[in-house]
Amino acid sequence: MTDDEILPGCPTWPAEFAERYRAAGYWRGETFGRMLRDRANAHPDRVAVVDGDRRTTYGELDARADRLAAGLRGLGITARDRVVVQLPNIAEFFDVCFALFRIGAVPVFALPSHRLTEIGYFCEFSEAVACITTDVEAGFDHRVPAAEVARRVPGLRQVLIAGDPGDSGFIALEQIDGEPTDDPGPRPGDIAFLQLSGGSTGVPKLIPRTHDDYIYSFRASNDICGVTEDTVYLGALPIAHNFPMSSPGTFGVLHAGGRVVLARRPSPDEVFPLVERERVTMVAAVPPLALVWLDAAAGTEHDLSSLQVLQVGGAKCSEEVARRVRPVLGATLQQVFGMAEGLVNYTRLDDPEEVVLTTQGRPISPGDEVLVVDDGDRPVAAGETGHLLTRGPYTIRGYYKADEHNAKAFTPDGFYRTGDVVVEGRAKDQINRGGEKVAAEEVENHLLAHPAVHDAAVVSMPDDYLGERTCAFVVPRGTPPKARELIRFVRERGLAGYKVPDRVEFLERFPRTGVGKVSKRDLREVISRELVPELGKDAGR
Ligand code: OOB
Repeated sequence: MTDDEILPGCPTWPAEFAERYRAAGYWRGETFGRMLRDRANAHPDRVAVVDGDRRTTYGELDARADRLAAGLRGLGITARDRVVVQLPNIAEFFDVCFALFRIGAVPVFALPSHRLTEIGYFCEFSEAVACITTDVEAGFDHRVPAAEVARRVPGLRQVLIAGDPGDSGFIALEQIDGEPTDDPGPRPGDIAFLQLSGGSTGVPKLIPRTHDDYIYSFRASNDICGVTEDTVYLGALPIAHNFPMSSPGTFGVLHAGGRVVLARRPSPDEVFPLVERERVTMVAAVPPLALVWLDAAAGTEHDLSSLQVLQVGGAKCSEEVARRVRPVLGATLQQVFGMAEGLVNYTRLDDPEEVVLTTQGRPISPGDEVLVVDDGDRPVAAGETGHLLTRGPYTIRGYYKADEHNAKAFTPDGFYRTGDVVVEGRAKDQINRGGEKVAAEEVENHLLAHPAVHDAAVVSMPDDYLGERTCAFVVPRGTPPKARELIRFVRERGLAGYKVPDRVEFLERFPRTGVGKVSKRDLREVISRELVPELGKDAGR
């Protein structure tokens, strides 16, 4: 199949690789449409999705996806049409996904935190024919930017609202309905959707994932993570993000015939009662969220004993935090190091404790090729730090419509340059302080050990003399301690002088990315915006 037969602008695997991945049994010719139909046929009455009081069975989800697909076709949405989908953690998310998958239309998964700039960009760049969003979520009226986008993007023919369209003039998703037809639907090699890169610079790039490659990633994840039809998975992170979607996430759990429970917000007051009521067995968090749960779990009255696995990923989980998981929650920690572009690593549930606490795991697939290279793309010696490159049966060969960027982000032989610095099984986040490398997480661990520190993030600040110095941002627990006191505390723990933070700043909370990771990029911006001019002033005196 050539690129253009799939979706123009989507680089894909060379034929020899596709053949290899099929022969190895990774790609089995599955599609999302078929996957749901099979589950529904096997056990129509089992509950697939729980959203508040609404419980949707596999049979109902399958039937709704069919009718919604027919209704959307009636609005003129056809195979390969892009549709920007921005929904919170509500049951309609799955109705919409599976309806679009059945048509072969291509959802572009935006996050609830995206605003006019991002939604406008996704619609424009993907030449979307429709946008599906919600009414008011977390105090924000999504119909307002949607109206603006509809004005700006001429090709955008429809805006659909899950919930109340109000006086926006848009159509309520609820009203979309039609008689199911016998459409053959997309092929396994077709693009199923466009996912967003977690990209730390600029607007996210769009990641084309096929039915075959994506389904493989969560089917294999299910095996590693012990997901079965008995799994009750809580979607607490925004479910359009790759981590809670497919590692193994909601899609993995639906593939296994398990149950997905949705939390509208990830706060303990919403999550803990749900865990208790639904007997949740598995949940995924980014590190800052895991930290909030751990703090709240210590004093909770809710019964969290059903929890078997807490997955932490998306950013480095500090060892201090990792160590608290079993004693506080009674659950097994699983570290997850993944990326929407593909490669996902897991610590295994039966790995030795030290491996679980101190590594970010190993790849899903024997077909994953992983290289750690120096600046000249030469493999580094074992145990050395380097850049992580990867290629494999569920890692893309290029971003959507991004030829120029792809030439830099992928090697000539198709390895994705992840932009991550690693040393065998461990992600690195380093500050180069005049040639002395400071591992951010090491310093963060020491800071986290202080009773008055809730969270800590160490980032580089530009420095004329050393190139970079370290700035520790700290979210205090209650009254902030003195910066001096923290510095003394870290020093007394026997840390080398160059690792002691050059500066300590207190924040009430950290800036976050759409999925809730601490945004170190924004923290560095705080430095250049607010702290560096101040430093410059000092230096000039
Ligand atoms: C996940 O996906 P993205 O696309 O939002 O972000 C990917 C990037 C990675 O390249 C890496 O820089 C960072 O996030 N990351 C981690 C990490 N997991 C992700 N850095 C250190 N330790 C980890 N455990 O974030 C994502 C996708 C699927 C599963 C899990 C996470």
